[in-house]
Amino acid sequence: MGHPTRTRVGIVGAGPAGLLLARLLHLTGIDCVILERRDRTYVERRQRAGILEQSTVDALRSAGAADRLEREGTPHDGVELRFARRSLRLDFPSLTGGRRVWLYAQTELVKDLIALQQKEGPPLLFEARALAVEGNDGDRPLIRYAHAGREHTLVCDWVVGCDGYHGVTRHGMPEGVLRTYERGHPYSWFGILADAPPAYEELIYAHSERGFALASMRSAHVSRLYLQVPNGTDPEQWSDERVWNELDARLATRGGRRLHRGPITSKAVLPMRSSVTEPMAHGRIFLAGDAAHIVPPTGAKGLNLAAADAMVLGRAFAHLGATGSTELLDAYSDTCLRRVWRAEHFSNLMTSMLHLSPDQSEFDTRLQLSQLERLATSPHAAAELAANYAGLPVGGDAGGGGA
Ligand code: RFL
Ligand code: PHB
Repeated sequence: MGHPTRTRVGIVGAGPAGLLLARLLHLTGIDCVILERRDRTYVERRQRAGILEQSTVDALRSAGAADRLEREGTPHDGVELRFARRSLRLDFPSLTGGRRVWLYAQTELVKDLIALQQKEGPPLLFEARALAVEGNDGDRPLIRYAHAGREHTLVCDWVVGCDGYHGVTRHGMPEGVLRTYERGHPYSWFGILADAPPAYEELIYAHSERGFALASMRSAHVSRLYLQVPNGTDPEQWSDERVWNELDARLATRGGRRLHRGPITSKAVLPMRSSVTEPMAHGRIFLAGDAAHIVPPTGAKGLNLAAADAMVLGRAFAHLGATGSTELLDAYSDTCLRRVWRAEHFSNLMTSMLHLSPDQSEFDTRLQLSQLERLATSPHAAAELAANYAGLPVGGDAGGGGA
């Protein structure tokens, strides 16, 4: 492919936000170009999320990108919470009026969107690193990028930064225009992939006196598991046996089954962050996905927020194309931020309910157990958690949090 120099919408980043937005624009006939700094293999192999909300699945379906998801993805009607060696199952359809989530790895979703893009367009340049987004106060913003050892310029009508937390788009905004609200967390997640059949059918979120653990999966033969660990933990210090023993100890219930063990094929430590940048737009430049907000992974919301931003923006550009009105583009930031703050609140609540902080007192632990006990005894409390986890329709009352 030659080097594109002019487009309607310039998209920085081919993660879920950039890829889905490009697909939606392509379907409405809006010209766009995606620039991605990594190569295709790297983007397709990056291990990340696993849970899709119904509204994310619906969006992929309407974008013609859900064929494999519907064949190979698995609907999940609930999750299990473990605490005090007990087990509590939350049943989403009965608690939310019919909503459920889907297990389908982000890697697979990204592969599906890239395969469609390669077949039908729009143009996507791998190993094309955006160096700067300039002209953000005028009506012709441009992206300077490096590709194949040379620098190029892409002149756009609009730019969308889908370039993640460390991306250049947000960092290039003029001083004083944006404000970022942030919170660090005093622990990280140690994530593993193992060639071992999951010993459970649904996800298990466990509170224990040894710290949090999460049992998830990628297929009938591959388990995905996480342990809370101190920040700065070196995964090489953890032998496979130590990992399995710790997972078993944290996930244990009275008379419960142990995990199936198998070769661990990947080990990584992931620090956690909560962050929101407001507004999510300035002039003709928009931020979407992790470029605008980060949630701790305990609520399984990051990928779903990225997809929701892409949907809102896709509709706003379609509206512009059909009517010439920027009304929906102007409302983009406010529309998204309601959902974003709801997800931040929920993700922080799940995190603080289930993790042990380094200065945790016995009093703090009692409060966590009381909150978990409340979920077991109050249908209202359980319904509130289920509604947030299963997610709300995009375009619905994103701020309300109701089912
Ligand atoms: P991404 O996926 O980070 O994509 C950004 C892309 O931008 C590229 N890029 C650039 N390209 C060109 N020029 C530059 N200067 C560039 N700078 C960056 C990058 O190479 C990259 O390809 O952001 P996006 O699209 O906003 O998607 C966000 C999601 O990836 C993220 O929120 C989720 O993975 C978070 N997350 C989860 N979310 C869920 O909804 N459910 C989950 O179960 C869930 N589990 C997780 C997670 C994130 C995790 N990690 C690793 C942080 C589990 C984990 C372990
Ligand atoms: C995953 O399967 O990777 C996963 C699932 C749920 C989470 C986080 C990660 O909350």
